[in-house]
Amino acid sequence: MIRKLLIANRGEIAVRIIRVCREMGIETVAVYSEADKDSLHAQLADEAICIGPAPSSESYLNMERIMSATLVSGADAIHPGFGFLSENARFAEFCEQCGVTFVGPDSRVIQNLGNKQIARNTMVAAGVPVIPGTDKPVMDVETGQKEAQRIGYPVIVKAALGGGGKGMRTAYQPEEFALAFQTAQKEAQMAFGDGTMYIEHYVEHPRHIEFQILADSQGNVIHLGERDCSIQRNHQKTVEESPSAAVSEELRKKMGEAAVKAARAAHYVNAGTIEFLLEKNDRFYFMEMNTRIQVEHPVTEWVTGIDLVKEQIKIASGMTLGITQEDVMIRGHAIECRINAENPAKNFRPCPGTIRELHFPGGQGIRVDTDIYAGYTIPPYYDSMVAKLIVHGDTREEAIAKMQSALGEVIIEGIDTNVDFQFEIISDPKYQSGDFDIEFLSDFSPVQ
Ligand code: MV4
Repeated sequence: MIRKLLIANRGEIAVRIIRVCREMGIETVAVYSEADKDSLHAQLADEAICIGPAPSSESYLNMERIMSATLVSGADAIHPGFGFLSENARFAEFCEQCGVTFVGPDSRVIQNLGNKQIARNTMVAAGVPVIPGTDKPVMDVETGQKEAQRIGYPVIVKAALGGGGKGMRTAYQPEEFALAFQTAQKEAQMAFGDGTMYIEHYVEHPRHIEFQILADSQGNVIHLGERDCSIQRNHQKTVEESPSAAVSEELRKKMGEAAVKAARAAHYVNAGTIEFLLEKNDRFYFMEMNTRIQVEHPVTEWVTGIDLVKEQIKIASGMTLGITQEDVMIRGHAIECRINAENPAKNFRPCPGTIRELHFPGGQGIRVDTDIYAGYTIPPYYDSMVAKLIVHGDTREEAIAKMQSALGEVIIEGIDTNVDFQFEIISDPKYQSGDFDIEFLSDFSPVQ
């Protein structure tokens, strides 16, 4: 059993984790940087420990400081949230060595899924559909060029240790290959200290569909349906929803079975997400598996009625899943809009500062996950997301109408936000029709 949990994170996700711990009777320890002394997560936890200066590298990314706080406070588990150390295999291993429960999968599982080439090969062996591509690391242009020819253009060069869009370049013709490969490899070397690359056929205009899974340590694996995360800009998701307008009951069953197969093949335990690309002809391909709780988890919680963070903690405590696949029902439709402190008119430039006035909507079918309050000063050191607005309706149309009403009610004075930009997106006829793909925001220009 977990009696005391340290949250190795900040912001709304730290608050989200503290709240469920309180409900479960688990004591909480917050860690915070010098820039976060007035933060809500530090105030809400039973204990709060300052772990260092503002830069993440000296606080939320510093494993030794976080482990010291854990041992000093007597916490028996760490929840890493998302970002920061959440998918760091070395940190999970450090927890294992210190006898602290890491709320997430085994360090070796994180390591194997973090290497996208290994993950790809695992899925091929398990019979999960993957995009045609290379099965061995590609280190140089010449080898890559031959492989690209075999795979067929257009191709995409990806870093083995990449993910989320870093160290990735496309080539539409052989003439473009050398430059694409070299640029991607250089970027990978810089970002991950490793220039191991792999190549795939480039799928044009797909949707990004991800499946939530839950796996316990007794070998039970279930899926909780999909999230459509096609509305994104520079690999930053902005609107997410569940279910997807593009996924029929029949396709959900097929993709869900593939997701469960993928989790089993990876020997996965805890909550995880399988990312797929989905083509218009309903063909789908495994892309990567994320081993953390995701920002967009509330849309899945709302259509399934399952508290994902609670399940994560129960699984980490060794408990058996209390739900079978047959128990999982998808009810209604949920949409999430991420609210960022940024200025869309100035190339989405982050806009930290002091919140002068604040009002969030409420009522039936509206949820706000946030850590900001009136008078709070958003520090400039971290991610610009300050709130998530999540709505639930019986139908997609009702959820969209509710989101329009909810966004219209938001008041955040003192900083710039993307609230109006989000309103334009969900009011767009193309978005409302449900007929969009990952390029949606590339050609999107809001009417001013
Ligand atoms: C792709 C792809 C098309 N074809 N792979 C983007 C992040 C990383 N998870 C992989 N990504 C992509 N891989 C092949 N073979 C297109 C993307 C992609 C993308 C995927 C999901 C959501 C948004 C995206 C934006 C640009 C590119």
